[in-house]
Amino acid sequence: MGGSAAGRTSVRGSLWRRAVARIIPRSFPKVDAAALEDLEERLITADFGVQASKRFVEAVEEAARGEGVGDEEGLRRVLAESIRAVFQGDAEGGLAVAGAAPTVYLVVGVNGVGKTTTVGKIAHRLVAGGRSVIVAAADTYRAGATRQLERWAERAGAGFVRGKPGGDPAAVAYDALSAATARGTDVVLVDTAGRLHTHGNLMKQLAKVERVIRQRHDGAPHETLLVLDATVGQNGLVQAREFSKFATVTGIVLAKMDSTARGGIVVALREELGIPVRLVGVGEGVEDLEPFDPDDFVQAVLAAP
Ligand SMILES: Nc1nc2c(ncn2[C@@H]2O[C@H](COP(=O)(O)OP(=O)(O)OP(=O)(O)O)[C@@H](O)[C@H]2O)c(=O)[nH]1
Ligand SMILES: [Mg+2]
Repeated sequence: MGGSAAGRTSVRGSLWRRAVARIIPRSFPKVDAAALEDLEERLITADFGVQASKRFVEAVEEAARGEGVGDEEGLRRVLAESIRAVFQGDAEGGLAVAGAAPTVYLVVGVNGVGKTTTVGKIAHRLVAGGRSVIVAAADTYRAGATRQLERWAERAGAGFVRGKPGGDPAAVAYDALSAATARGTDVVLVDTAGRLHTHGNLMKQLAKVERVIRQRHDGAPHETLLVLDATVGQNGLVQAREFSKFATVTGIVLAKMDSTARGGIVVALREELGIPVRLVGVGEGVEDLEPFDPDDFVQAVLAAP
């Protein structure tokens, strides 16, 4: 994505501070068993996940026992380094781009998480950056879904491909790729219907959409983005695990981060599933989408409450 103005950093910073507020106590206490237990509980409550929380607390404990890291600042640094290390080696910057156009992004997730809104926001960002975009309405089920996406496409100045009501979503994706190839379009965004990860037939249908895209264009989809609602906490892990069985999820969009105080889920997703959070939804507006920046996140965790 890129192109986010430096002026927005403080907005993002304060957003994360709210999302991981009060993890570190006002004054880091004496590092005894009770304090460590308290820290672990705070991390788990903020959705960092049990596995990562335990590891971070162990690192703090070890550093406290070792020489030279007995003060509060040192302990904060150890915690920061432990959290930052989770994201080490993740690709920085934008989403993957195809060697030969079109680049294809497939957007998936359970009902109502923010898929269509995210597609609209991405389309807007890409068009504003000078890219030509086609948005494909592969949600042929819900009445109004096509119209909703078409409005986003119009606002963004993107092309639009629809299917027949109740038609095959894979066919819509196929048609969109054909249109993009014919017109020399840079990017195709495929919006899909919300589906419960427990619904076998719908999950198989999703696998088919991805397969048809793969067969139609070499290397596509270049990203399969799973949209999660940040407010559902640990259930996001369950959704990510199940969707990964049917699609090659390359990244996560954490929508509705503006509505939660439990931002630690970005750590749990990366630590337990190895899937990076790529984008964060911070509101309902067209501009309310940010790249995930691990440094902003760590800074917010360490910020005084
Ligand atoms: N506050 C907030 N609301 C969001 C965000 N993203 C989406 N929404 C809202 O969430 C609701 C559902 O968004 P949609 O984009 O329609 O969700 P969807 O996943 O496409 O839904 P289905 O297609 O029905 O599965 C809408 O009211 C959006 O405005 C976000 O980042 N923050
Ligand atoms: Mg939708």
